[in-house]
Amino acid sequence: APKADPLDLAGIDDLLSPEEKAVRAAVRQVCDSAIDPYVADWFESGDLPVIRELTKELGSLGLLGMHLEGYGCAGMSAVDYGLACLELEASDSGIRSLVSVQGSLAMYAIWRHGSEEQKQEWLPRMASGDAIGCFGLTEPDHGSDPGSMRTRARRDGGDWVLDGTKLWITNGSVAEVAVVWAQTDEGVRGFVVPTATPGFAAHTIKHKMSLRASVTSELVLDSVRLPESAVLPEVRGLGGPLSCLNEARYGILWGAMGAARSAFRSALAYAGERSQFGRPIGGFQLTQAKLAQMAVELTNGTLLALHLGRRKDAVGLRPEQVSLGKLNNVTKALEICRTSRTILGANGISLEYPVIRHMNNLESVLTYEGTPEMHTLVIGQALTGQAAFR
Ligand code: TGC
Ligand code: FAD
Repeated sequence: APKADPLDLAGIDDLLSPEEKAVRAAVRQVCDSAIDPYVADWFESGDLPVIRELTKELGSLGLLGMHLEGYGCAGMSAVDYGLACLELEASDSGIRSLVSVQGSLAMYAIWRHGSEEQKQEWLPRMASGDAIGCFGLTEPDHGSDPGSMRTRARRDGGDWVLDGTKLWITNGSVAEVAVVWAQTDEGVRGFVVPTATPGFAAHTIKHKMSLRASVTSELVLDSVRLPESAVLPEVRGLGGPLSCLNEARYGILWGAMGAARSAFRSALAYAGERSQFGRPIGGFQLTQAKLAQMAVELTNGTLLALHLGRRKDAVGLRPEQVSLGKLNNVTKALEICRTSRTILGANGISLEYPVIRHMNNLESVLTYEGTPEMHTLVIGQALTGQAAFR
């Protein structure tokens, strides 16, 4: 049998078509040239200064809303989209977040639930990266339980008026458009809010120790008046935002394996180069046990991602299947990063290596898009028929 790539010991690559490998290579190329040389600096400065240029570059490659059909979107498969997320997150979770929020949350909400007019107005500009979108569901007092949200939209004549606060919103202060979910007399509804609308304000959140190469914001809606045409017409209830979360969580379950691969690659190289007690640390059984365990989890998580991707393309996914992937892959990716960090010793805490950056980023990825506890309860409900959320 041929010798395997240490980063793909099981030979999962053989399960990909030449076209899928080409998509992956194209994404890797842009990551190598436009992201990897700079991302540690962005992380260190806690900023993404090139967000507009980068978003346009990602758009020109067809990576924004890449799994959506029409309106300037690339119409690629779920597996293609997953492979792109993996490569982007191998560079940095913050960059994959930019793409997730744009394509799977903001664009998907409009694509799936929007009017023809909303789609024509926003999707082509968002696909090209000329307009950045954000997705406001979480509030200061309602994270895991978005159904209790306090942001409210009331009808006033022919208009809607929105009041409330959203917190932890990726891309909030750089977005041209915000998809905002609000409580109404008809249940939760979604609104397409141009961020230049009077009464809308966004403030960047500082002092994050995670996802630093990503803009995270508070949105304040103070009597934001919108025409009737701003409401997403096709959906009422919490199922609206949750349908978008399924899409983003799917991308994350692939992406996390990218962060893990990057950390593992660093640890494997370091184990070969670093000597203590007169031999490479990779020669010690304790180091080998760590490397072997990481290779097993990287293989398992990547196989699970590919399986869920093939299934999504063939028949679609149930929410609990997405939860299974998000829970397992992000948890295991974080473990891989932490173990890799130990192999690098003191260098493991330095931004000279990507490991602690990925590790810290994954703390956000673990919490956003449903905490491990929420996904455990979703799986528990699917297994038992009993909802244990409240
Ligand atoms: P529950 O009563 O179970 O459901 C309410 C309605 O929604 C339907 N539903 C779903 N529909 C589509 N997809 C899903 N995954 C769905 N889950 C439930 C359900 O059938 C019901 O429909 P109907 O017609 O009967 O009304 O709702 P609940 O209030 O008990 O909550 C369930 C729970 C806890 C699982 C849910 O609220 C949840 O997932 N909480 C976590 C919140 C979360 O993940 N927030 C993420 C915010 S966005 C973000 O983090 C972006 S990060 C940036 C990046 O991605 O990079
Ligand atoms: P809480 O819900 O307060 O949870 C705190 C703890 O209590 C968690 O461990 C949780 O699992 C546990 N817990 C809660 N309920 C239960 C229960 N029933 N049983 C057991 N344990 C429970 N949101 C958006 O809408 N849009 C975005 O773009 C976005 N981007 C984000 C970017 C970053 C960097 C971060 C960190 C978050 C972002 N979020 C975004 C918010 C994210 O989705 C929420 O942080 C997440 O849903 C958890 O909500 P919370 O932080 O309020 O925690």
